[in-house]
Amino acid sequence: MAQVDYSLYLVTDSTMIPESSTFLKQVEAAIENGATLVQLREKSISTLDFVDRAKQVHELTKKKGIPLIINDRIDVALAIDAEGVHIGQDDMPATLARKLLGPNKILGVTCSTPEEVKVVVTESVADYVGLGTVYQTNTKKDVTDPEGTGPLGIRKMLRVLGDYNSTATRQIRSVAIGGINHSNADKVLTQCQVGSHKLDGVAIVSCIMAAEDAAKATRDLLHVIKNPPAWTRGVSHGTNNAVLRTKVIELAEEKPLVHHITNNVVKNFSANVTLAIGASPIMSELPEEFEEFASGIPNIALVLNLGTPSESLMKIFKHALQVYNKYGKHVVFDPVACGASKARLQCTKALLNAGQMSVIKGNLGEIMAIRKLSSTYTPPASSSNGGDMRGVDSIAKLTEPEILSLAYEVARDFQAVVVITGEMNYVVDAYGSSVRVKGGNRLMGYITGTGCSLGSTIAAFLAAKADGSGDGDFYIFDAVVGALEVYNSAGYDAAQHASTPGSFMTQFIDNLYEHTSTY
Ligand code: 3NM
Ligand code: MG
Repeated sequence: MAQVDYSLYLVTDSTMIPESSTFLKQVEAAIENGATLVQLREKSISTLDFVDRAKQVHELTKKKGIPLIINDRIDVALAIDAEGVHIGQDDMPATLARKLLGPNKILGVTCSTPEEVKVVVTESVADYVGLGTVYQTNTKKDVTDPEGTGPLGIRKMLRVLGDYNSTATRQIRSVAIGGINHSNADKVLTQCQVGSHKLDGVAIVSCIMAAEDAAKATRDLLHVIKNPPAWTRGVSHGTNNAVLRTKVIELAEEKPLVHHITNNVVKNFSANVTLAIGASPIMSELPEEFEEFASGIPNIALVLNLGTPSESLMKIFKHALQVYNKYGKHVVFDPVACGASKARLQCTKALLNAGQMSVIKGNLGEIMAIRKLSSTYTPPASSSNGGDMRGVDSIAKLTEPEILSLAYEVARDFQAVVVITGEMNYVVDAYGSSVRVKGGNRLMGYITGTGCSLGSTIAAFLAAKADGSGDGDFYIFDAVVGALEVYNSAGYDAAQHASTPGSFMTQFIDNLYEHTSTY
């Protein structure tokens, strides 16, 4: 069989067809509009009807030259000479299925855990694996993980597959399945990459089968799959990124306000950074005016920075958090040095319990400390022994997959977008979406406030659309990535002109100004 195109894999379901259409019309619309492969999946149908339907669908796929895969029923596949079979973990063992099918038919196997993938690669008789469940789905009730594994779970399975494929002569391909639609297909494809090993496609049921306009649904999906947004291609110091440009325009148009309740060391620097990027800082610790700000100013966000905590400041933090939550305005939490002492961790816990953060931004040690709040987290063996913090600096070390899992768990537990800063920055949301943004330059570590003022920049990007038109997790994620891009590219560029901290600092502020005004 020629190289199979798995990129848009339609899996049928005859129980969700809209009133206005029929099963065959839906399938035909998908085939005619870009589905690259079809699986006929019927769970309650007589053998007679199954064979009949299989023949009809096969006519459509043959016309378009794409393979037809039959779910479970090897007899039906052989009877109509379909191109392949897809089996689940409870079906005929793959090795037996291969025997029955012969060497040339396509054989696919569903896997929900890395262990199941290990079996598939050991047996080495399958052509592809269907990895799921990515996101929560209503289509299949008996899935292993009803919540969905998110891209992180898929990555774990892909790692096993990648290890195998890197030495195997016969490659096993992969698609992800479960809850995939227009809004997440690109994320799934770009985030489920382990090294150079990627998914070959996405498998879709309801997003096409239940669509009022299945043709359009298929075309739209294909468009998303073929045109991943700029940020998902791995964010660097690119200054010509479309998403970023939109963010910067929003910033310039909205002139947002960033309310800081921050530490005494960085107030001046954070205010200057906020001004440089085109936003306005307010440094208020007067609770009586919080309500007026949060309710009266549309484009405002709050930065809560734990850098110099005190009992009185804790009361102010909590009050501000609750007021900003009440008006649905974004809050960026910077848990400075929260792992450095029990008392600080206690303050962090109290604040996380007191309200909802949109973004939690910290270095690795800080985010590891927060992770310990919500579970009996034991740091992976690769991290440093003992504490993760020296003063405000992180001394923890983790591998990239460990960092991503950690960030995801914190994002999930606190329903916030989590940013882990460092030489590489990671942005991860509660659904497992993640983006890496390269750090600016090591000289940023010589200037106090560069971490804290990233919080100001994130808040400014969030506040640019804080009037409600930019709600939703995806918006937050996007805004955070935009902020990190601008901030780090300014740092990177500054280091091209300055090699010592003092001149770097002025150059950095200049670049922030230029990066946000020259688009
Ligand atoms: N297998 P939708 S999830 C057929 O996790 C199937 O193995 C799954 O449907 C798995 O695209 C699933 O409508 C249904 O979410 C996916
Ligand atoms: Mg099955």
